[in-house]
Amino acid sequence: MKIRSYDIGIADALECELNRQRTGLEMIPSENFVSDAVLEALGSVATNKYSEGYPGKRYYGGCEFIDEIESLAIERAKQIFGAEHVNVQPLSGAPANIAAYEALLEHGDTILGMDLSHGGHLTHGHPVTQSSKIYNFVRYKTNTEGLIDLENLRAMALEHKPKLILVGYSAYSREIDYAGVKKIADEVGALTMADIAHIAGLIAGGQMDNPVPIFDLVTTTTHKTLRGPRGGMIMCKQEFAKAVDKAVFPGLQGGPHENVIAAKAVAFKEALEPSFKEYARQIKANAKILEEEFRNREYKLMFGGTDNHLLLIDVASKGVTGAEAEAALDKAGITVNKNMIPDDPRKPMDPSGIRLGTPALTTRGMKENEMKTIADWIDDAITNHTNETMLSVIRGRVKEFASNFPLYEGLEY
Ligand code: DSN
Repeated sequence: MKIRSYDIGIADALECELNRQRTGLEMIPSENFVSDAVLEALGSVATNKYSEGYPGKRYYGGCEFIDEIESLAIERAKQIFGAEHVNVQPLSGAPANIAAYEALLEHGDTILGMDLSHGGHLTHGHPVTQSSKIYNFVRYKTNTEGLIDLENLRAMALEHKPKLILVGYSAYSREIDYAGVKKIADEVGALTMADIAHIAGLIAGGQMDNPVPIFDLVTTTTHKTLRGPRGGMIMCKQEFAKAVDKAVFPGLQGGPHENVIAAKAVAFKEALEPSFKEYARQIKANAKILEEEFRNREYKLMFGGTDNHLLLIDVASKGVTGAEAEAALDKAGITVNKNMIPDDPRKPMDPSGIRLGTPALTTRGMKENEMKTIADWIDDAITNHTNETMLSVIRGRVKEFASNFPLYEGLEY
C-alpha cells in the first residue's frame, strides 16, 4: 500500500519535504542526497529483521542473508579506508563516539579534544553531554591564525597526560596533521582517535589525508560527504576490535538497523567507483570557489579559508547575526546553519557565524560557475536580510535555477 492511500498527513509532509529539497539549495555541510539505490536499500525488508550479534555469531535465527549484507558493508569499508577492523552497527555519529570512548578508556580518564566553538563537536567533551560527566575532557583551541597549533597541543598533552587525543571536527575547514598528532600521542602514551564524520567522503575519494592507517581508532557518520544513509561506523586497529564490538553490542545498543547497514553497503560500493574520486574533487573545488567569492566580498572567513567541503563565515562582522543570516537565506531558498565562531561572544541560538558547504550541491551536479551565482545570491540575501521583496525575488531565481538540476526524478508520495 502506498503511503498516500493510507496516511495523507505523512504523505503530504513527505511531498513537501521532497519539494523543499528539489526547489532549494542545500548548503548545510553535513547534509547530502543519497542515490536511488541507497534509498531503496533503506526502505527494504531488511528493516524487519532482528540480528543482535555480529555476522556468524547472532542471538537470532534466520540471519543468513543479513550476515551477507553486514559482511559486504564491512568488507567494502575496509577496502575504502584500509581499516583492520570495522563495526558498521553504530546508529549514528554520537553513539559511535560514546562506544569508542567505552572501548578505549576507563571512566574518569582524560581526553584531549577540540573546543566546540573552534570547530569541535558536542560529543568531543562539551559540558552538556553525558560523556563529559563520565570522562575528564580537556579542550584545546585553534590559534589566532585559526589553525591547530601542534606545539600548543603538545604542551597541553604534556601537562594533562591524556589517555586519548581526539581530532576530527564539525566546523573546522583545514587539513589535519595526523602524523604530527600521533607523534605527540606516542610521546605522552596516549591513544589516538579521529572523528572523520564530515570529511569521510573526501578521504574515500582521495582528496584528504586518511587517518585510518595511522590512528588507533576512527569514527565516522555515513551520511555526510560519504553520501550514505544516516548512520555511524567505527574503524580501528585489530587490537581494539573486540573491545569496540563489545562496546557497541551489547554495551550500548541492541538490534542493529540492518536496512541502514544494507544502505551503507550500497553507499560504500558507490564510494569505491572511480567517479566518486571526481565527485570528491568537485566538492573541494566548489568550496574553494566559494572561499574566493566570499573573500572578494570582504567576508571574514574563519580558519583563513578551506581545505575541505565547508566554510565558517563570521557574518557579525557584516553587521548581521548568524540567526538573521540563516533566516534570510531560508526565505531565499538557501539552507545553511547558524554557527558559533571561535570564542564567540554571542550565544549558540544566535551566534556570529554561518556554516555552509558544498556536498549536496555537488551531488546535484553543480560546479564552479554555479557556485559564483550562488555566492552572489547569498551575499544579496545577507546584505538585504530585512528586505522581504528582495528575498522573495532571490527565492524565485533559486527555484528556477534548481530545476535545472533534477533530484529524485519520478519520485512522488
Ligand atoms: N550535526 C552534525 C553537523 O551538522 O555537523 C554533526 O553531528
